[in-house]
Amino acid sequence: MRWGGRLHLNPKPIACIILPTYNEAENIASIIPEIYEQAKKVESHAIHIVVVDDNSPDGTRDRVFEFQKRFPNLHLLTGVKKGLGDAYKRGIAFSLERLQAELILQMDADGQHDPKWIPIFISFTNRGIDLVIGSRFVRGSRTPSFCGRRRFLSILGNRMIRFFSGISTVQDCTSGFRCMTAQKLSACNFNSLSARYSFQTALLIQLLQKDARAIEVPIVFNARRHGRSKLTVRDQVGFLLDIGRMVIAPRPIAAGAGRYRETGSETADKSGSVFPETAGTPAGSRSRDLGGSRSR
Ligand SMILES: Nc1nc2c(ncn2[C@@H]2O[C@H](COP(=O)(O)OP(=O)(O)OP(=O)(O)O)[C@@H](O)[C@H]2O)c(=O)[nH]1
Ligand SMILES: [Mg+2]
Repeated sequence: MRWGGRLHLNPKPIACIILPTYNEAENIASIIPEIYEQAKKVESHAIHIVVVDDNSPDGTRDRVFEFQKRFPNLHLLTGVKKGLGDAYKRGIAFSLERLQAELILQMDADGQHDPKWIPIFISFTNRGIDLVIGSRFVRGSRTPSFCGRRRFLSILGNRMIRFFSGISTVQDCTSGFRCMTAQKLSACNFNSLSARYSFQTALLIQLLQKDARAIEVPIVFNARRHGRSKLTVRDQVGFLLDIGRMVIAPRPIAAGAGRYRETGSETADKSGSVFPETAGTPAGSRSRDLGGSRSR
């Protein structure tokens, strides 16, 4: 592994966006400037980006080197490809230990996650939320890029996770678009987390076990802009095996899925879910509060 980039002293706390990349040269050409454009709307934090590139043969890292001349808060970690979870572990370790980040955001580099949500996610953490999940499966979300099979697999996978792990309140347990506080992340045991795709789910379970106050915000999960998905059939089988391990392993004690209650501005939908209104949230979008008890 190699540390890249420069660290600048900044009086503002740091919010670090981790972008795992494998052959995303074309995508990061647009996503990095778009993130820094959104960063201008964030007053509370200095935005840093940490690209974790696993020696992509398409020259992704050369694009990052070029951008580093323009953006001083852009960092690059390179390493051997061992899976998405492993890349995230390295990115989070760097952000927490080296940058002393206060917030960590996870985001795909392929354009499926719209950077316009970054200021909104951060605004939620400024109001006491520990974990903001960009969700594909709550009211108001859309997944236009999903074919029937992918949608079916995602919904089935999420149902299995909810059933076996007891996270009954979270609809999108596999989302790769999140914002988390360093405080809650530091309490997690990363050694026990998978190096593969199930890392996202395993981390979510740990955060909720640490009583993270969480909300799901409905997003539109776009089609990837360029290139191919890295999610292979092997990854999907591995993911199911990891869920199977959760069944065999001792079940987590009923982890509180957040106890956040927005005061003064709550509305409830027909199903009784609470949607705190958010200043700066795009028209028509609402967040789903995960407060309340968790069943097992
Ligand atoms: N560093 C690193 N990045 C990876 C690895 N696998 C995937 N990624 C990146 O992780 C992000 C998510 O991967 P995708 O292939 O888009 O997977 P996905 O979004 O879950 O699935 P799709 O909806 O099919 O695109 C992308 O930015 C990938 O380039 C890996 O092993 N190492
Ligand atoms: Mg993707």
